[in-house]
Amino acid sequence: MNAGRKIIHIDMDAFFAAVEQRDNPQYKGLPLIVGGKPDSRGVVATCSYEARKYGIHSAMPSSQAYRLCPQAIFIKPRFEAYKSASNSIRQVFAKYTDVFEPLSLDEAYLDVSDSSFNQGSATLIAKEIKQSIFNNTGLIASAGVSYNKFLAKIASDMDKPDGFYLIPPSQGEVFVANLDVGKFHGIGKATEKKMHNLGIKTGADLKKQSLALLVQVFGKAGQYYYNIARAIDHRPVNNHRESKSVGVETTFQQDIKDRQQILQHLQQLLNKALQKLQAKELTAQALTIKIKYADFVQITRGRTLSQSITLATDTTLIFDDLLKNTEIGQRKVRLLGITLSSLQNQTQFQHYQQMDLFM
Ligand code: TTP
Ligand code: MG
Repeated sequence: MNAGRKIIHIDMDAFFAAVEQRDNPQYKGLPLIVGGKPDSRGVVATCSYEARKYGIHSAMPSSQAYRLCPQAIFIKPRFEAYKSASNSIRQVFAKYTDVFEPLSLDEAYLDVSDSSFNQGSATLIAKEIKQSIFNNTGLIASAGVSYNKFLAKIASDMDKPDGFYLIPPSQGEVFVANLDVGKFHGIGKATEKKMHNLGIKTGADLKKQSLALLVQVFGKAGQYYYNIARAIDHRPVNNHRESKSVGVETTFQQDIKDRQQILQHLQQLLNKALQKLQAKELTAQALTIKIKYADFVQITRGRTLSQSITLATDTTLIFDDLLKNTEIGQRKVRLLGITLSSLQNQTQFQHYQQMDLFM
């Protein structure tokens, strides 16, 4: 089991806005909004803490932000600068552990269970990481420390900005019991509403529900909710280096030749690979197929797409293209495989999609 894990969640404060204030000191201490201009249909990507006092937050229409604070400074995002700051932050993580999982440009989980830094004290390691991030980038991070991902993530939000918060094993369950379900990571607005309709407002309310009911109402996620109500979360921190690609393949009992049949198998394999990705909260932008003919001669064909591949992607043209210079339909095949690569974290992907709104 995962007893005694030490997980740190790091999340940068007002990330894009902080980079802008660092690079343009004249904006320091002022309400600063990074995102769409007030007269555009764009949205706020983020804003400085000075702007948050006016009720402005991420994803709010810029026009509304302007009404709340007309004197705010609005600037367009500079993704290159954020990417570069993000790289520096990841270099700091890498000094402390091999096991860290970025969730977006400004956020990551670290598993420091086996770290020998600071006699293995996760608290001291987290504080040192904050300091080291500041020394290297001039930016401020908040840190949460606990014994699983769910709690560490909540903890990093508890004391923002420049936060540090520890949830020790003895306090995990009490902590969750008192928390509003809307604050739970993985419970979005729609689920929150559903829960409220069932009278579930806090972690304690959630804990009273049976697993059967939660699964009946929320499907597969029911088990996750059941566990987190008990502060149980066994999800490992996925080492970024391990998740370069996801592959599935199948060897047929009898070799097949029919093109249509082969296309069906490819689609099934793709669906399986996508489900695997989903479980890791990842998306993919590159697709490779592997074909082993009956005589064991093997070929691969790959393609990178302009958008992430999902279950909704129309694969007809993609597969047609990939099979173009092959002997599919003419030669017997004994094995087919699909590999998805160019992986991105889903959260990061969603952020980028939102950014597109004002690009
Ligand atoms: P967050 O960590 O959610 O927000 P933040 O770092 O700006 O502020 P804090 O953590 O202190 O509350 O997101 C990180 C960056 O991702 C943020 O600076 C801008 C971008 N982002 C968007 O573009 N759209 C969004 O809806 C959100 C939430 C973030
Ligand atoms: Mg942040």
